[in-house]
Amino acid sequence: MENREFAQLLWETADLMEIAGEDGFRIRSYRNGASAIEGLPERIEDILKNPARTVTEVSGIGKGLAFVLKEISERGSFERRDEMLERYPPTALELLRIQGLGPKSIGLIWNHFRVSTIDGLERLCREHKLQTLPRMGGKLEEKVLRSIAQYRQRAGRFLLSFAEQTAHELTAHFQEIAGVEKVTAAGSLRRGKETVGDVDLLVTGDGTDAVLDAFVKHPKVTEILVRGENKASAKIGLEGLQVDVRALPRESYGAALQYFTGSKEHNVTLRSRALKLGLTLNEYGLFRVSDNSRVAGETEEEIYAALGLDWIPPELRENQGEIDAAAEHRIPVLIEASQIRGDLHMHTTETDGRASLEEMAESARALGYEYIAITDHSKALAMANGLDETRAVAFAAQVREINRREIGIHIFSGLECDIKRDGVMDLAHDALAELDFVVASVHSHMNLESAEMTDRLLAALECPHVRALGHPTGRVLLHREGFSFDFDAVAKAAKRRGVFLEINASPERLDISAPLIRQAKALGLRFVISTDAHHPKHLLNMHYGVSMARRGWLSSDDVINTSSLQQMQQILANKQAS
Ligand code: DGT
Ligand code: CA
Ligand code: CA
Ligand code: ZN
Repeated sequence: MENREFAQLLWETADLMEIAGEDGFRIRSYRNGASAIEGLPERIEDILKNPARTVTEVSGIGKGLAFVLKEISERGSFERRDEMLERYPPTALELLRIQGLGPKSIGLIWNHFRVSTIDGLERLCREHKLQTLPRMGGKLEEKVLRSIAQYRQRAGRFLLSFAEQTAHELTAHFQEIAGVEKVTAAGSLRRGKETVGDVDLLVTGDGTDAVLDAFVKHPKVTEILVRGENKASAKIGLEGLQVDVRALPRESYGAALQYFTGSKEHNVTLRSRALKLGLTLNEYGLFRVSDNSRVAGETEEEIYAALGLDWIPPELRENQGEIDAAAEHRIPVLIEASQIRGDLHMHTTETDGRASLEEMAESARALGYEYIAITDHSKALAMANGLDETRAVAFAAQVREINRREIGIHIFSGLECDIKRDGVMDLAHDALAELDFVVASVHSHMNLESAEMTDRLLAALECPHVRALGHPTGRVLLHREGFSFDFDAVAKAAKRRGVFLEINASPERLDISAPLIRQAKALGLRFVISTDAHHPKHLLNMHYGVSMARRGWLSSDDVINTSSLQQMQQILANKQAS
């Protein structure tokens, strides 16, 4: 059993207990345990099997949880979970993903109506029965209906990081098979989209039949959907991510890669361009309509070239003007992950991170970075033990001292300072003035009306010490839409104040999205791509943020953390140098 699966059972049970209105202590211990297990480099199963060890070695796992883990490993569930599943059907968990409904409300709805499904909930709202319950009204019914619609749109999609990991595992497996030449991811994964519906893998070479066999027999496959001559589809893992594998002949590999990379909208526009040139484009190649002769197909480059276009990076293929740009040689040189020289948003054990400043710095140094900013939370996040003014000032002094020791990477003293409900910064200005890099972020009161949220952000941007706006929309992919505010007004104010917009590279956020990046770039803003790491391994998430930046048409010049240390010191010394 994988750590992820252990953690999932704990998360799930904690959620059900919350729906049941049970007390918080045990719920918290399950959740702490689950997140400790997810962050563990070792397999829980291996520790359990080793008689010389015990899982209580892992911080966050106590005796009670140790019993639970043992039981899970033996029979795939545990007593508390079974109890909860007797009281509430597992579909109740799905309701937690509907915004606007907390666990208490879900428990109440179950107790009154025995409703625990999305369809049932939708009916209650349409028939105005929800408002018969205490503290629920017509406004809530409307909100829930909207959330259900949003939920249905995202249901069945997966985080880019999860899809990428699955694709990597399968690709490595296939590449060991004799005769396999190329294995390439296509589809939305290749375009770097923040969520992925299914994974599309293309293989070529003499060994492709063996690949399709190996695929459907892969231990992680839970359901085989298709096993044809040139294609197999199957669902992988508990989560049921679908993977399509297609075997292709060499001579049409480029055409197939182009076709299956999409997007559909990009392909439609490309095909109509081809037709105007007397050509027809499909997954087998580019052909002349008049005599069916083949013009191109082996590589993508030759296809785009034959259509009079520069090659278009997959991230831009969304039919958002990229085809005209390619015809006019206006495709920008996009930023690449290798150009990133530092990471300016991360947490340590001072607040809710899992590693010390030294460990974070050493990991960043090992990645080849020239600098990082440590940006722990401010005191409004009391649960994370956020820094108050005294600690923030002491931290700035500590960082100056560390930099004097020349540890092979420069540290900027930073802070992720909460923007309070009224737009006031959580720490006093004279404390913020001591720090090199203040990121301002919203972590609370996210349901404000748009106008109020806009004013709140505008007020925060007036603070002279704010250098970046952290995870600007607050979205959590597949869970929570970003809060509503006037992005244009906020971006303009940020530009005027010399504040950088963060592109948060955490795979659950990827905030902001490509359309907003383009909108902000058009206003002349600059960006910082940051991992928001809470663990050294999260530093590796940088490339997801770079994918967002590429989807937003950014070049290295648009992103401040492609600067050298010296340039960065100048940028930070000079507040208005945006
Ligand atoms: P996803 O999986 O929902 O995240 O998005 P995609 O873009 O990966 O979509 P998918 O897996 O359905 O198909 C992969 C690519 O194959 C898609 O981007 C374009 C191409 N494709 C698939 N079906 C069609 C089709 O019916 N018409 C056209 N023009 N292209 C298609
Ligand atoms: Ca796909
Ligand atoms: Ca597909
Ligand atoms: Zn944050």
